[in-house]
Amino acid sequence: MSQARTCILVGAPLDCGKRRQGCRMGPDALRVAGLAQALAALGHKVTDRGNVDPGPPAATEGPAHIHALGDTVAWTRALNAEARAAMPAGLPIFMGGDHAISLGTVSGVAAHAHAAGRPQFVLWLDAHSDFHSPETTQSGNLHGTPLAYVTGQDGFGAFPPLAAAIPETQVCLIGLRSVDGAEQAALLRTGCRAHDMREIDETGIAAPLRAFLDRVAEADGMLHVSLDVDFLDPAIAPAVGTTVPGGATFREAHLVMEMLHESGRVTSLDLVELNPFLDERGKTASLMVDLTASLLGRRVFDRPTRSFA
Ligand code: 6HN
Ligand code: MN
Ligand code: MN
Ligand code: MN
Repeated sequence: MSQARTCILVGAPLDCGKRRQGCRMGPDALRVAGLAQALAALGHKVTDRGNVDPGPPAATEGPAHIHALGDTVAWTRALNAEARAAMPAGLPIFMGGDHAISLGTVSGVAAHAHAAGRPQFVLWLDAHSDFHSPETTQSGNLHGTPLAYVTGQDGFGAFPPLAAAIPETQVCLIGLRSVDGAEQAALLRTGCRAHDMREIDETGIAAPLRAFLDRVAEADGMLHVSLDVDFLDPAIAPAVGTTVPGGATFREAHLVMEMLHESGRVTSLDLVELNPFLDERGKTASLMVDLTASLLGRRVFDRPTRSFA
């Protein structure tokens, strides 16, 4: 292992970013699958801060079709504060909860980076771009909005103002294969780097990731990784409400994590959308733990050199 880290597990049993319930069990499924033990076995220090309490729903108003706006705003405030508190102490691993946790986690780590005078980068590993605003979403599900919020797009007046928007050119999306018309239009107006699975088929997954990691290193940036279970192919990761065929394979996903580890750049992580109610004998929860272990230095085989010639 190259570097011992202090990993701070933060449970975020948020289940209000969409109608289908079950993600509230995500933090405990990750605990039962042995997340803390897997990271400790790699030599890291691990502390589990338990689950965040969002408090009562915020008194807010927004478009009528938005689901659970007040609850989601309360979670955003609580997780933003938790992220700011955790960042100086180590590498927070936010155990979701659906992807609406990232409204708070990513805005919070960005606020921390801003105060520290460091550029914040974001890697979004997801079948979806999550680039709706509360005004453009058709489903009314706020788990489809966090990347638009944290990059400072319009339409988030009901949410806390951002301490620092993440510059669009510091955002990279990999895994896309289900993007709604309105979010695609919004995304294409930005400088976000977006790589769909068609591109991954052609270039392999390493090429766009390597290019992004080079930019993070050049800027001496901090890097937040947001890993949505549906980034993975449903055959290996069925425990998610928004499965889309054609996702990342077992090796593609591990390669991403191994490259992230080698970069030494990751400063915070979301594990989101795990719905244990939909799992098959815990296989998705276990895979999420194994991927996190890869991100923190576990290797299948310790190669002495890169060449066997
Ligand atoms: N996720 N674009 C769809 C919607 O309802 O807005 C799906 C969102 C999925 C959200 O991946 O976290
Ligand atoms: Mn997502
Ligand atoms: Mn998704
Ligand atoms: Mn691995």
